[in-house]
Amino acid sequence: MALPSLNEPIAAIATPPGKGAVGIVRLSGVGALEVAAKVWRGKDPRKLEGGRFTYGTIVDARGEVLDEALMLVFRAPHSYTGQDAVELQTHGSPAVLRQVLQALLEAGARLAQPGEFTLRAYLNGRMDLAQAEAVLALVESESDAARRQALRGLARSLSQQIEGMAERLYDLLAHIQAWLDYPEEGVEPAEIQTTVSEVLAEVERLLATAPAGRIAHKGARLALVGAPNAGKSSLLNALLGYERAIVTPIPGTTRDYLEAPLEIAGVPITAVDTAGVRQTDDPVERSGVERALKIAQEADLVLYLVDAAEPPPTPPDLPWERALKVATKADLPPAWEDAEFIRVSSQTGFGLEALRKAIHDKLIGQASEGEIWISNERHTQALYEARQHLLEALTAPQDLAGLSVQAALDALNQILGKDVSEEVIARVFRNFCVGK
Ligand SMILES: Nc1nc2c(ncn2[C@@H]2O[C@H](COP(=O)(O)OP(=O)(O)OP(=O)(O)O)[C@@H](O)[C@H]2O)c(=O)[nH]1
Ligand SMILES: [Mg+2]
Repeated sequence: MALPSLNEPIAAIATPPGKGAVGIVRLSGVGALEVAAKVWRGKDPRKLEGGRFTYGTIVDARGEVLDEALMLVFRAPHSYTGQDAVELQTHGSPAVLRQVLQALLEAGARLAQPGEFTLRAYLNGRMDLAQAEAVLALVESESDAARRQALRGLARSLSQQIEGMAERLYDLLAHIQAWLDYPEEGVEPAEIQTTVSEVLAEVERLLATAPAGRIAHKGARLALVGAPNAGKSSLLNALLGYERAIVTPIPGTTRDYLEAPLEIAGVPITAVDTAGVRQTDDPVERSGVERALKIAQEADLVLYLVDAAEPPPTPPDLPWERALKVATKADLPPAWEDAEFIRVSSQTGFGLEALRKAIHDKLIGQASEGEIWISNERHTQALYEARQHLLEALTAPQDLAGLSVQAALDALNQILGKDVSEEVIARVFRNFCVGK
């Protein structure tokens, strides 16, 4: 798969489709300022210094005025792409933006492909591949946790950690090579073991954050499951803070499942209220129960609710390693007690904070807010690969350990985008929107 040419001027609408107060059209490449000058009535952009802006009028090839606009000029290499670049801020009308883009294309620019501005930034060395992916993650971030993590990636926190590990492996390789050349100089076998084990521990630490990273980025599904009348719908409403689900004293109120979005400690969650699980001959209720159990199996986390004021039912088959046990109706006199259960009352709000915290901890695990979370599938794969080769290096005969160390190093460098194939690069940028 060939990457597009790097220099010709490209243009795209950078703001989302639809009406807005302001719309932005971007232009970048060698000759971008010449293209901009052709559609501009006002101060000549070629005479503007980088980082300056000017007001003027955008015209098409026939001289028709398209809009009044603000033009921002960036000069290579001090721009996002590293090239001469222009941003036109127009009124945010789809008709205006379309015409302005058309005028730029007629003036010599080519329509940008998805992510092509960021691709140029990467190819021009303005950012590494992990940073480019962080740009995408930031644009896509829908929760605070995802935003924070993406910003860390953009600030090269992950890149620096990977570089640190890579550097240690480079040093080790140099020592192994010296030993192969001059066996009497000798690498201490202990040095291989120590360095590889330490880097391995760091790789495993990063991999352990992958579930948290995935959930921060994509969100989690939380299933509320339990017997009829356990208080599932009431708890859903209490967590949401509004009456989303119907609550009645009649067992079997919820027949189908229902979903509602909520956020717990910055993590986006889809809560799913389900039908009460019991043996039943009613075909409608029975499909509801089947659905409930299926939803529980597919959820990232299950809340298993049991009414604390009644004798407990036989628990259904649930993925217990992904479940929290919740005793409901804590405001009533208890019929049983069990320290494994988190006690809550949807009526008084008792225990809800503790429940939220338990949900957060269970989903995010031991990954702490302050560290880097791996949320990108490509990074996860590369780390698994590095881990595999480091494990090999630990057990390989000393003269072969270098090969495994080299392979681990290559896997880590993939994350930064060093020596990656065009195929990989194309795949990364395919997910971007046009104009980014
Ligand atoms: N005292 C008290 N009653 C509660 C509490 N939570 C729920 N209830 C009552 O328990 C009954 C059942 O509540 P629901 O939330 O409908 O229970 P459910 O698990 O959704 O029941 P199904 O939809 O039938 O499976 C209702 O009468 C609620 O008012 C609570 O915290 N305290
Ligand atoms: Mg219900």
